Amino acid sequence: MMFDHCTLLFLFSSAATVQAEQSASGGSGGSGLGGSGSGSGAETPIHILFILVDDLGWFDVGWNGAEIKTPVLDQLAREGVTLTQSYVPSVCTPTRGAIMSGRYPYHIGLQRGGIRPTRPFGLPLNITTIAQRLQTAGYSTHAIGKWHLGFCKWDYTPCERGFDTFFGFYGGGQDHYTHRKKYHSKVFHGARVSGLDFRRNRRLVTNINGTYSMEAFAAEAIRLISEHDKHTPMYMYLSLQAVHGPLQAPKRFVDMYKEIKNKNRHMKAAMVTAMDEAIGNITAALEKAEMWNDTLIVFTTDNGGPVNSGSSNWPLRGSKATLWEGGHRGAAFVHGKMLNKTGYVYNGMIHTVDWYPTLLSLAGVNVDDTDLDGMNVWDAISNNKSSPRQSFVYNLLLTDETLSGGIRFNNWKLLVNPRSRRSEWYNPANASFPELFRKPLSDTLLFDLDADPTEHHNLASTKTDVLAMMMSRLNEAMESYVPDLIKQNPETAKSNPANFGDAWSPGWC
Ligand SMILES: *[C@@H]1O[C@H](CO)[C@@H](O)[C@H](O)[C@H]1NC(C)=O
Ligand SMILES: *[C@@H]1O[C@H](CO)[C@@H](O)[C@H](O)[C@H]1NC(C)=O
Ligand SMILES: *[C@@H]1O[C@H](CO)[C@@H](O)[C@H](O)[C@H]1NC(C)=O
Ligand SMILES: *[C@@H]1O[C@H](CO)[C@@H](O)[C@H](O)[C@H]1NC(C)=O
Ligand SMILES: *[C@@H]1O[C@H](CO)[C@@H](O)[C@H](O)[C@H]1NC(C)=O
Ligand SMILES: *[C@@H]1O[C@H](CO)[C@@H](O)[C@H](O)[C@H]1NC(C)=O
Ligand SMILES: CC(=O)N[C@H]1CO[C@H](CO)[C@@H](O)[C@@H]1O
Repeated sequence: MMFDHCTLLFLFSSAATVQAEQSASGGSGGSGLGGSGSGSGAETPIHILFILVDDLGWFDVGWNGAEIKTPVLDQLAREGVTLTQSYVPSVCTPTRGAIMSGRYPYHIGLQRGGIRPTRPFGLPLNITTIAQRLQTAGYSTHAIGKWHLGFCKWDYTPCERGFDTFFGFYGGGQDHYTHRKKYHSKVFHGARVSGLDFRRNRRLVTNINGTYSMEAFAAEAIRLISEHDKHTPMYMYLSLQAVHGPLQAPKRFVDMYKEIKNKNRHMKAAMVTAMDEAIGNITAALEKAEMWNDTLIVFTTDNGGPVNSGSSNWPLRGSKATLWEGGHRGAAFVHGKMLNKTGYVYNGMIHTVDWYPTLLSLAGVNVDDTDLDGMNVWDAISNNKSSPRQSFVYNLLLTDETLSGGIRFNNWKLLVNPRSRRSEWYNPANASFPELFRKPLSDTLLFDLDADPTEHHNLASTKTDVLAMMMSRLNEAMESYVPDLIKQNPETAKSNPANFGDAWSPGWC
């Protein structure tokens, strides 16, 4: 099994120099190997399976009423705690940054969106990730699937950020069967360059063409679980490629939905049901390995569903990459016998950044960072108590002096300068999704989400006292704004896979 481990592989790797430096500078070296030096003591460990699904909409799952079949997930949600106000950033990289750091994207420079494969940056290197902290505490830590937190140098990649093993891809999206990423950019003089993006630890995997990534990732999760010593705590970060575009799924799932006429919706449904089955396979492996009773599952989408590619967030407004509820209110649940109360719906407000302190406290790891945005919500979700969280930041983004963003305080939501694209309500029952037209919006919007969760009634001109209070909270939040890293890191042609033997690879920043 030696070759399967990040911290050992460098001995055999051609990039030995870089990785030897990494290892010498401390950080991740070796701590995952010894096993049970856990700060949480020698009693039964708590395993954590964090399932992050890509681009899964609010109305893409059975338990929210969708026409898409998710029997495995429905049952887990029903037996666990269904979260109805679990807020997530509205696109891929910011969410992953929030999970890894416990900080809002606008506090770590990730507020502008996804990291393109030509941008020379990643999750800032002074962030101690949740994986590093769990690894130090004696957890076996595994990252499977999509990374999307930077890869221009090895320091940004999963093996250097707290994971004992990695099996997956560095970028944001690619073909689910060939595992090749095509990217079109002006830095390539308008050409569409293409390269393989798939690795086991740091090594390229070249013999996986034709295997559907959902099946490959499930098989890897099952293998790791079956080989795991159940007395050592395990953290598995299962960051699925499903159900992100391109819309592809094995035929048997596509055949299940012949009645869905909209082509994108049809394929999305097939992908979601394939993902559901794969998760059933993984939970069966946990039972077989006798880890089930001690595993906490966190299941969450990374952002709202993209309505332009078959997702729906009905009845919520908007889409992925918008400030509306449809972009941020995520399909999510937790499941596990360590929850004190189960089989209920939790309506309290939580945010992605909360998993960091919550899971670390469950693992017995003390976090004393003073600049964390996350709050420990364990007692709240485990006992159906009111949430310690009363407010959060949807996002804050400055472009040429213009602020676009949103904040929440109790039932109030303030938006300034939201983008108008995909600002409607999209119901899959319509034969086709409506035109994604741009309707002019006002630049200041105020909603009472208790009375109006679907954001139909802008109260900015009537509730002027509330508007003033929210504006002052917005200004306060802006005081800690960190400049965004996309703006500071222009695209470069150096990442061209042609320079790296046909693969998207570290080594260009
Ligand atoms: C990381 O570095 C940035 C920029 O120097 C700094 O503002 C921030 O406070 C640092 N964060 C941590 C967690 O050390
Ligand atoms: C991957 O497999 C497909 C289908 O068999 C084939 O057309 C394609 O050339 C293969 N790609 C690579 C890079 O091997
Ligand atoms: C689930 O497991 C079954 C039985 O091993 C297998 O046939 C199927 O392909 C798996 N499904 C997925 C989506 O991985
Ligand atoms: C898991 O819990 C159930 C019910 O509490 C118990 O019957 C079963 O023996 C436990 N399994 C293991 C492997 O401890
Ligand atoms: C579990 O629930 C019981 C009954 O509601 C309560 O008395 C107890 O404090 C809870 N324990 C924990 C650890 O939250
Ligand atoms: C959870 O708490 C809410 C709000 O206090 C309450 O309405 C609901 O009945 C509780 N549910 C359970 C199962 O305790
Ligand atoms: C544009 C359009 O036709 N929207 C309709 C989609 O279906 C829902 C639910 O039946 C209607 O409320 C919308 O008006």
